[in-house]
Amino acid sequence: MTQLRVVLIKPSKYGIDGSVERFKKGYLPNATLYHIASLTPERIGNVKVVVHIVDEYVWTDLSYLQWLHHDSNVITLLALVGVQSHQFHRALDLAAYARHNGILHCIIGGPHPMTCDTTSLQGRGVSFALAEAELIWYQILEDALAGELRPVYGADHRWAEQLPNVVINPPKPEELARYRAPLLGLYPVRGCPYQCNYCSVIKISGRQVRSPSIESTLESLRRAKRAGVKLIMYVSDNFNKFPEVRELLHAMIDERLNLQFFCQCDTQVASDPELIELLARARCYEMFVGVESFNRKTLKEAGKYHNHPRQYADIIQLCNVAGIRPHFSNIIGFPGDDEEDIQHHLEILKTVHPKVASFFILTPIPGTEQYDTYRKAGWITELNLDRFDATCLTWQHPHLTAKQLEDLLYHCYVKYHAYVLRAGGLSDDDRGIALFNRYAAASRMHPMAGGIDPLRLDTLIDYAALRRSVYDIDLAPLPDNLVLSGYDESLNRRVRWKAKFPVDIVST
Ligand code: B12
Ligand code: SF4
Repeated sequence: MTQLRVVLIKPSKYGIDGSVERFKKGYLPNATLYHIASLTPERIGNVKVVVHIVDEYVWTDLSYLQWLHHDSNVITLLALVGVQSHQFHRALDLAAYARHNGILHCIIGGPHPMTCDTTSLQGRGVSFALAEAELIWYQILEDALAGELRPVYGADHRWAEQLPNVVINPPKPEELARYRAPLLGLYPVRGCPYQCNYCSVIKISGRQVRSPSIESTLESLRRAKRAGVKLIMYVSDNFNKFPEVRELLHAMIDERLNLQFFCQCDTQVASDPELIELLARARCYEMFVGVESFNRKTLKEAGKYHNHPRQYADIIQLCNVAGIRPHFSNIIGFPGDDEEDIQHHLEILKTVHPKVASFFILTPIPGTEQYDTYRKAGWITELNLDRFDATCLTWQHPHLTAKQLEDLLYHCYVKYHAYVLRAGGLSDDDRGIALFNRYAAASRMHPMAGGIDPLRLDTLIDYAALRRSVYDIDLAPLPDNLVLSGYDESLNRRVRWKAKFPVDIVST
């Protein structure tokens, strides 16, 4: 046997009508695919390793399924990567399809299996990765070559204490062409010191802020530039909490990399005007900020103590002056919200006036503290994981029905971006984004769903029998949260942020 064929698939999800969600043009390339491809060696011993990369959201035909059929000339490993809760069924089905067609090595990794108990689905020929790829990927590759995967990898050690200096190989031009813009997602820092109870980032990446070297990120940027990438998305959650952020930005400026980038910051960036100015000089074009609510009581109940609504307008002003497009992310449907509160939120948002706004329905995402609380209280009404994508109501809301909340979600998008367009003062790009948000939401498609121009190729019905035969289920049971190992708990306890960021997390 001379070749190991590694098929990396970012699975899509099943839509309300059962079809696999696909788009003719994608929103942005998936960072996990290129990250894991870059962790894969070209050879293991004298065996050549060939990697195929598939983002199901933008694959406009089913030709990639050919790689999920037995081929006696190669050993195939199918890895479903970056699997979120709403993509879990699709990942299970692709693995079942591959097993059925003679592929012996299939593994599912990413947010869902890292944070949720998958015990009832284990031992059926499909393996689960419960840890960061940096810790277990090489072992998985070696085991595939040796002939057998273990049922589970990484059970006692979710996070790498020190991240290796991985350099990311960018997408090929034909891959970039599947998306609206030639963009690459990079993860120069991970982990978040906060403890918002609805968020799974702290379960996936931990509370300890960790990063590879600045030089490895710079080398990823250089390679991206050479490959024709024009935009970078730093997918890290709180870029402003990255202790070396200034070093990275200065290096980007000094090297004249001239790559525009998008980043996510927490609201405390409001107190750091100098960082916002530096971000702009390094060519940051958009800053995404999770403001979530204007109601301080709601924020405190969500564990988001560090958000102070009185600071929101400062962020907009600082970004506007610096020439960075401010993008506010909002959650609607907190337990205390009724329709009037959501309309009121929209009105305040207009006065603050970020150039872009995203809206999500509060979703107790499996693996989070909030999910555990709601589940124990018996509030979760939705039994299908496909619906846990922040566009549907999945629990018994005290004041709003599913229909009301879903109507309000699209109403907020349409009304807000119509307002932004009317208010004017927009660049061509700002205008394009506002038009897209308004148009997508008016067609009742969430603008963050993954792309534009939906396409229908296959549906759940094509896979239901396989799911039943491999896993003996129609729907995966709602999982318990996966408990952290003692080792991971100890890593969490070592959070360094208090020393570096002297902000009282329980201040009002
Ligand atoms: C970028 C991002 C997006 C982008 C995605 C763009 C794209 N094309 O990829 C956009 C903005 C579109 C987006 C949208 C949504 N997202 Co999002 N997103 C993220 C974010 C910030 C980063 C993900 C990322 O790229 N990470 C970088 C890669 C390298 O890391 P990774 O995927 O975690 O992979 C590592 C490990 O998980 C593991 N691993 C992963 N796969 C595998 C496979 C194997 C075999 C192995 C061994 C290991 C392994 O190893 C990797 C390296 O360490 C995360 C937050 C976070 N920090 O995780 C949320 C996150 C993934 N999103 C989330 C959610 C809920 C959504 C939305 C549903 C709604 C929302 N609130 O935003 C939509 C759904 C869109 C859709 N169609 O799926 C949740 C998922 C929770 C869950 N358990 O399902 C997260 C965790 C955020 C949160 N607040 O909880 N998102
Ligand atoms: S600040 Fe953001 S990443 Fe951190 S816990 Fe809260 S929502 Fe999650």
